[in-house]
Amino acid sequence: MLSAEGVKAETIKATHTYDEKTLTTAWSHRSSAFIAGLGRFGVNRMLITPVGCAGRYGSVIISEEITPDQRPTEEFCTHLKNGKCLFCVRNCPTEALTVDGFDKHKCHRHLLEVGERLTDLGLCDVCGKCVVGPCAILSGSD
Ligand code: B12
Repeated sequence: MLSAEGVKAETIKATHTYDEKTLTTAWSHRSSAFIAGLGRFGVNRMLITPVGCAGRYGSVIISEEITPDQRPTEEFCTHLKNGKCLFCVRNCPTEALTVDGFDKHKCHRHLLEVGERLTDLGLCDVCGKCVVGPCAILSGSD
Protein backbone atom coordinates (compact mmCIF):
# COMPACT_ATOMS: atom_id res chain seq x y z
CA MET A 1 0.00 0.00 0.00
CA LEU A 2 2.76 2.43 0.98
CA SER A 3 4.87 1.70 -2.12
CA ALA A 4 1.82 2.49 -4.27
CA GLU A 5 1.94 5.94 -2.61
CA GLY A 6 5.65 6.29 -3.45
CA VAL A 7 6.75 5.66 0.16
CA LYS A 8 9.56 3.17 0.74
CA ALA A 9 8.84 0.79 3.62
CA GLU A 10 10.64 -2.06 5.37
CA THR A 11 9.51 -4.33 8.18
CA ILE A 12 11.44 -6.41 10.71
CA LYS A 13 10.35 -9.81 12.05
CA ALA A 14 8.36 -9.59 15.29
CA THR A 15 10.71 -11.89 17.22
CA HIS A 16 13.35 -14.63 17.01
CA THR A 17 15.80 -12.16 15.51
CA TYR A 18 17.99 -12.20 18.62
CA ASP A 19 21.46 -13.54 19.33
CA GLU A 20 21.03 -16.83 21.22
CA LYS A 21 23.93 -16.06 23.60
CA THR A 22 23.31 -12.40 24.49
CA LEU A 23 19.51 -12.55 23.96
CA THR A 24 19.72 -9.11 22.41
CA THR A 25 18.60 -7.98 19.00
CA ALA A 26 19.75 -5.08 16.82
CA TRP A 27 16.24 -3.60 16.57
CA SER A 28 14.00 -3.14 19.59
CA HIS A 29 10.29 -3.03 18.75
CA ARG A 30 9.25 -1.95 22.24
CA SER A 31 11.81 0.86 22.40
CA SER A 32 10.58 1.99 18.96
CA ALA A 33 7.01 1.85 20.23
CA PHE A 34 8.03 3.94 23.27
CA ILE A 35 9.73 6.53 21.03
CA ALA A 36 6.65 6.58 18.77
CA GLY A 37 4.55 7.52 21.81
CA LEU A 38 2.57 4.30 22.13
CA GLY A 39 3.04 3.68 25.85
CA ARG A 40 5.27 3.34 28.91
CA PHE A 41 7.30 0.51 30.42
CA GLY A 42 5.94 -1.49 33.35
CA VAL A 43 7.62 -3.52 36.09
CA ASN A 44 7.01 -6.56 33.85
CA ARG A 45 9.35 -4.92 31.30
CA MET A 46 6.54 -4.79 28.76
CA LEU A 47 5.57 -1.62 26.98
CA ILE A 48 2.06 -0.90 28.23
CA THR A 49 -0.26 1.20 26.08
CA PRO A 50 -3.57 2.82 27.15
CA VAL A 51 -5.24 -0.47 26.07
CA GLY A 52 -2.77 -2.76 27.85
CA CYS A 53 0.33 -4.87 27.24
CA ALA A 54 -1.06 -8.25 26.11
CA GLY A 55 -0.03 -7.58 22.55
CA ARG A 56 3.00 -7.69 20.34
CA TYR A 57 4.74 -4.87 18.51
CA GLY A 58 5.96 -4.61 14.98
CA SER A 59 7.90 -1.84 13.24
CA VAL A 60 7.46 -0.38 9.79
CA ILE A 61 10.32 1.92 8.82
CA ILE A 62 9.29 4.40 6.15
CA SER A 63 11.03 6.99 3.97
CA GLU A 64 8.58 9.76 4.94
CA GLU A 65 8.72 11.98 8.00
CA ILE A 66 5.53 11.91 10.03
CA THR A 67 4.50 13.83 13.13
CA PRO A 68 5.05 11.60 16.17
CA ASP A 69 2.33 11.10 18.77
CA GLN A 70 2.85 12.86 22.07
CA ARG A 71 4.42 10.43 24.56
CA PRO A 72 2.09 9.64 27.45
CA THR A 73 3.15 10.94 30.85
CA GLU A 74 0.64 8.82 32.77
CA GLU A 75 1.83 5.44 34.11
CA PHE A 76 -0.14 2.39 32.90
CA CYS A 77 1.64 -0.08 35.23
CA THR A 78 -0.51 -0.35 38.37
CA HIS A 79 2.55 -0.68 40.60
CA LEU A 80 4.33 2.36 39.14
CA LYS A 81 1.07 4.28 39.40
CA ASN A 82 0.13 3.58 43.02
CA GLY A 83 2.78 1.31 44.53
CA LYS A 84 0.45 -1.70 44.68
CA CYS A 85 0.24 -4.79 42.47
CA LEU A 86 3.41 -6.72 41.45
CA PHE A 87 1.16 -9.43 40.00
CA CYS A 88 3.82 -10.00 37.31
CA VAL A 89 6.62 -10.54 39.86
CA ARG A 90 4.53 -12.99 41.91
CA ASN A 91 3.28 -14.81 38.82
CA CYS A 92 6.73 -15.35 37.26
CA PRO A 93 7.29 -19.14 37.60
CA THR A 94 11.09 -18.85 37.65
CA GLU A 95 11.66 -15.72 39.79
CA ALA A 96 13.43 -14.24 36.75
CA LEU A 97 11.44 -11.05 37.24
CA THR A 98 11.90 -8.90 40.33
CA VAL A 99 10.75 -5.35 41.14
CA ASP A 100 13.94 -3.83 39.81
CA GLY A 101 15.57 -6.56 37.78
CA PHE A 102 15.06 -9.22 35.14
CA ASP A 103 17.20 -12.31 34.53
CA LYS A 104 16.55 -12.79 30.82
CA HIS A 105 18.60 -16.00 30.63
CA LYS A 106 16.49 -17.63 33.37
CA CYS A 107 13.32 -16.57 31.52
CA HIS A 108 14.69 -17.86 28.21
CA ARG A 109 15.60 -21.27 29.69
CA HIS A 110 12.03 -21.62 30.96
CA LEU A 111 10.57 -20.65 27.56
CA LEU A 112 12.69 -23.33 25.90
CA GLU A 113 11.70 -25.97 28.48
CA VAL A 114 7.98 -25.27 28.06
CA GLY A 115 8.43 -25.10 24.27
CA GLU A 116 9.78 -28.66 24.28
CA ARG A 117 6.50 -29.85 25.79
CA LEU A 118 4.34 -27.96 23.27
CA THR A 119 6.00 -28.75 19.95
CA ASP A 120 2.63 -28.70 18.13
CA LEU A 121 2.60 -24.90 18.55
CA GLY A 122 5.69 -24.49 16.38
CA LEU A 123 8.36 -21.84 17.07
CA CYS A 124 7.02 -19.45 19.68
CA ASP A 125 7.58 -18.18 23.24
CA VAL A 126 5.48 -20.19 25.63
CA CYS A 127 4.96 -18.56 28.99
CA GLY A 128 3.68 -14.99 29.17
CA LYS A 129 2.70 -15.31 32.87
CA CYS A 130 4.05 -11.76 33.45
CA VAL A 131 1.72 -10.33 30.81
CA VAL A 132 -1.65 -11.54 32.14
CA GLY A 133 -2.14 -9.29 35.19
CA PRO A 134 -4.30 -6.17 35.57
CA CYS A 135 -2.23 -4.34 32.91
CA ALA A 136 -2.92 -6.99 30.25
CA ILE A 137 -6.11 -5.38 28.95
CA LEU A 138 -6.95 -1.88 30.16
CA SER A 139 -10.27 -0.11 29.99
CA GLY A 140 -9.11 2.05 27.07
CA SER A 141 -9.88 -1.02 24.95
CA ASP A 142 -13.68 -0.65 24.79
C1 B12 B 1 15.32 -11.07 23.00
C2 B12 B 1 13.86 -11.03 23.37
C3 B12 B 1 13.44 -11.76 24.48
C4 B12 B 1 14.43 -12.49 25.40
C5 B12 B 1 15.09 -11.47 26.35
C6 B12 B 1 14.12 -10.42 26.84
C7 B12 B 1 14.75 -9.18 27.48
N1 B12 B 1 14.01 -8.55 28.36
O1 B12 B 1 15.83 -8.76 27.17
C8 B12 B 1 13.50 -13.53 26.07
C9 B12 B 1 13.53 -14.79 25.22
C10 B12 B 1 13.85 -13.92 27.52
C11 B12 B 1 12.14 -12.84 25.94
C12 B12 B 1 11.06 -13.11 26.75
C13 B12 B 1 9.79 -12.50 26.58
N2 B12 B 1 9.42 -11.71 25.56
CO1 B12 B 1 10.64 -10.99 24.26
N3 B12 B 1 11.65 -10.24 22.88
C14 B12 B 1 12.92 -10.26 22.61
C15 B12 B 1 13.20 -9.43 21.33
C16 B12 B 1 13.34 -10.42 20.16
C17 B12 B 1 14.43 -8.54 21.40
C18 B12 B 1 14.56 -7.69 22.69
C19 B12 B 1 15.90 -6.96 22.67
O2 B12 B 1 16.93 -7.54 22.78
N4 B12 B 1 15.88 -5.66 22.46
C20 B12 B 1 17.09 -4.83 22.51
C21 B12 B 1 17.10 -4.07 23.85
C22 B12 B 1 18.30 -3.15 23.94
O3 B12 B 1 15.93 -3.25 23.84
P1 B12 B 1 14.64 -3.58 24.71
O4 B12 B 1 14.39 -5.04 24.70
O5 B12 B 1 13.51 -2.72 24.22
O6 B12 B 1 15.05 -3.18 26.15
C23 B12 B 1 15.10 -1.81 26.52
C24 B12 B 1 13.73 -1.25 26.90
O7 B12 B 1 12.77 -2.29 27.00
C25 B12 B 1 14.00 -0.52 28.20
N5 B12 B 1 13.22 -1.02 29.36
C26 B12 B 1 12.90 -2.29 29.69
N6 B12 B 1 12.22 -2.29 30.83
C27 B12 B 1 12.11 -1.02 31.23
C28 B12 B 1 11.50 -0.47 32.34
C29 B12 B 1 11.52 0.92 32.50
C30 B12 B 1 10.84 1.49 33.70
C31 B12 B 1 12.16 1.75 31.51
C32 B12 B 1 12.19 3.23 31.65
C33 B12 B 1 12.77 1.17 30.41
C34 B12 B 1 12.73 -0.19 30.28
O8 B12 B 1 15.38 -0.70 28.54
C35 B12 B 1 15.93 -1.78 27.80
C36 B12 B 1 17.40 -1.54 27.52
O9 B12 B 1 17.57 -0.41 26.68
C37 B12 B 1 11.89 -8.57 21.22
C38 B12 B 1 11.46 -8.26 19.77
C39 B12 B 1 12.25 -7.09 19.22
N7 B12 B 1 12.95 -7.28 18.14
O10 B12 B 1 12.24 -6.01 19.79
C40 B12 B 1 10.86 -9.43 21.97
C41 B12 B 1 9.81 -8.73 22.83
C42 B12 B 1 10.48 -7.70 23.70
N8 B12 B 1 9.31 -9.81 23.67
C43 B12 B 1 8.05 -9.74 23.91
C44 B12 B 1 7.34 -10.65 24.76
C45 B12 B 1 5.83 -10.58 24.70
C46 B12 B 1 8.04 -11.57 25.56
C47 B12 B 1 7.46 -12.58 26.56
C48 B12 B 1 6.17 -12.19 27.30
C49 B12 B 1 7.27 -13.92 25.80
C50 B12 B 1 6.45 -14.97 26.53
N9 B12 B 1 5.43 -15.45 25.83
O11 B12 B 1 6.72 -15.31 27.64
C51 B12 B 1 8.66 -12.74 27.54
C52 B12 B 1 8.62 -11.62 28.60
C53 B12 B 1 9.89 -11.42 29.34
C54 B12 B 1 9.97 -10.05 30.01
N10 B12 B 1 9.22 -9.85 31.10
O12 B12 B 1 10.69 -9.18 29.53
C55 B12 B 1 7.39 -8.56 23.20
C56 B12 B 1 7.04 -7.43 24.17
C57 B12 B 1 5.65 -6.85 23.88
C58 B12 B 1 5.32 -5.75 24.86
N11 B12 B 1 4.03 -5.61 25.12
O13 B12 B 1 6.18 -5.01 25.33
C59 B12 B 1 8.51 -8.18 22.12
C60 B12 B 1 8.64 -6.70 21.79
C61 B12 B 1 8.14 -8.99 20.85
C62 B12 B 1 7.09 -8.28 19.98
N12 B12 B 1 7.31 -8.25 18.69
O14 B12 B 1 6.09 -7.77 20.43
N13 B12 B 1 12.15 -11.93 24.93
